[in-house]
Amino acid sequence: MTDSARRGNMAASEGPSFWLGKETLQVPAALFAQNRSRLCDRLRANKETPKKSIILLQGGEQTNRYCTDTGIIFRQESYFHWTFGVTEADCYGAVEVDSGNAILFIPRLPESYAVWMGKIHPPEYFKQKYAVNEVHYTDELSQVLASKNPSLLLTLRGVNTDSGSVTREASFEGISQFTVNNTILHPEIAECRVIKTDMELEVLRYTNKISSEAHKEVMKAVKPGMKEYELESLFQHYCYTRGGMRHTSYTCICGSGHNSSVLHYGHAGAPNEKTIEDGDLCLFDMGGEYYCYGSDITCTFPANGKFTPDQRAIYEAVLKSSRAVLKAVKPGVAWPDMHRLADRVHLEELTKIGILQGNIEDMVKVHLGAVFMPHGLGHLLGIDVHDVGGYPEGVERIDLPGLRSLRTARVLVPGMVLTVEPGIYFIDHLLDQALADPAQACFLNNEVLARFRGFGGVRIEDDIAVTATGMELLTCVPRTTDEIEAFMGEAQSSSKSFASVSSQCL
Ligand SMILES: [Mn+2]
Repeated sequence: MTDSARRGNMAASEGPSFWLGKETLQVPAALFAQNRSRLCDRLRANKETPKKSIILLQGGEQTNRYCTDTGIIFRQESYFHWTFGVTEADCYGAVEVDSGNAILFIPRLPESYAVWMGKIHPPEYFKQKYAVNEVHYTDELSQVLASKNPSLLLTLRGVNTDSGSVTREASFEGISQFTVNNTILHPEIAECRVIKTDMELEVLRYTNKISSEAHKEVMKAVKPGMKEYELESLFQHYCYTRGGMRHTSYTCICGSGHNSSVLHYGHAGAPNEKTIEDGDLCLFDMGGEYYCYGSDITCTFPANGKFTPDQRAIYEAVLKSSRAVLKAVKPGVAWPDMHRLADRVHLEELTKIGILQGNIEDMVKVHLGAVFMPHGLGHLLGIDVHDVGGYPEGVERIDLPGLRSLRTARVLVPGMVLTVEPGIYFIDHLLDQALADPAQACFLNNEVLARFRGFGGVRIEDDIAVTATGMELLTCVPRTTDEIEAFMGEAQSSSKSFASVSSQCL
């Protein structure tokens, strides 16, 4: 089937959409129209919003490497993407709250653009492409907005509760002639982003599908002797070539052996550069991003395809907590309780293994779970991998070990998308700290524990959508130890893996 035929056949293809052809997902521009309409509904219901208010957002700006003229691949600012779905840099966007009228402002490009960057499209092109009501140039902002005679410009100012950073509020020459409010918009739009629409869920299903497949390709290809970055590269290649995903949602974490306990391994100071050894566990946390919608998946598996008894025991302990949480998730459940549930299962299982000894209730009282899982159980996921809205007004961070790392403490409602990512890690710093604290040390069997020094860690991370009665699992990868061993065994005896096909092409 040709691309255009496929496009014509898709049910969602009425009207403009984002599409990269072939098997990639077609995302209707209607997704953003619905987002805007939901936002306007919320704002109109807010007593603080007067009639004739206009939302004004500033899109992301094109940047270069330091002082050079080398451009950095542009990725749209997340609030702007949620509202307009515009992929180009240096735009502004406005929405009239009463009518929902959407106005896009595009930069007036210099003639040289046509020489170096390609055709300069007229405003009408963008009006069609993004299905907005009006398109003007950014140098007309002041004049166009003034012609609407707004009572209030609603700009975006608020703190991202994960980073602590403040959003960049829209500003332009001439803004001083308007009455501006920068407090109403942020909590309302963040709240809209927390609850995904069906169209958004469809995109997140797609990012999960492609990223799950990419993880499976990595599991098929991995062999002792490879560098961690080779698997990072394979994941990215699969996501891009099959899924049209130019970006990942975050820096790939490809820890093997002791690196699997370094929670955010893979950064520039530790760039997935270790050689994978026979006997290593691999903890690979990677997610592809399509049209700014993300995914966040972790697979842990033995590099040689066979779990050792200790690896199997720790893996199955984590799998048990993961499945307990997936079973318990439903609307009305408080997320910190899911974290506590995972901790409790870990403590029970670590006791069975012999690393811990004593009464589980007493271990819970001294927060022993956080020694093995210092991070939160999971977080909201969407356009940002740590998606916004985790701590709205009235939801407080719980200042206790482990729980304080949670990126949300909310009660679950349908339409939320979250990661479930329990883990057990053997981090020397935390183990030594626990051993030095008599309240915790009494539960640790140091002889057994010694065997697990340098073990690394296990994390199992799936993405879920909360439904009316429970949850929908978006991630689809081999999960039990038997499934993993069978999958990796089969892959190594078959020549049909994507990796081997690719290398044959070279
Ligand atoms: Mn995550």
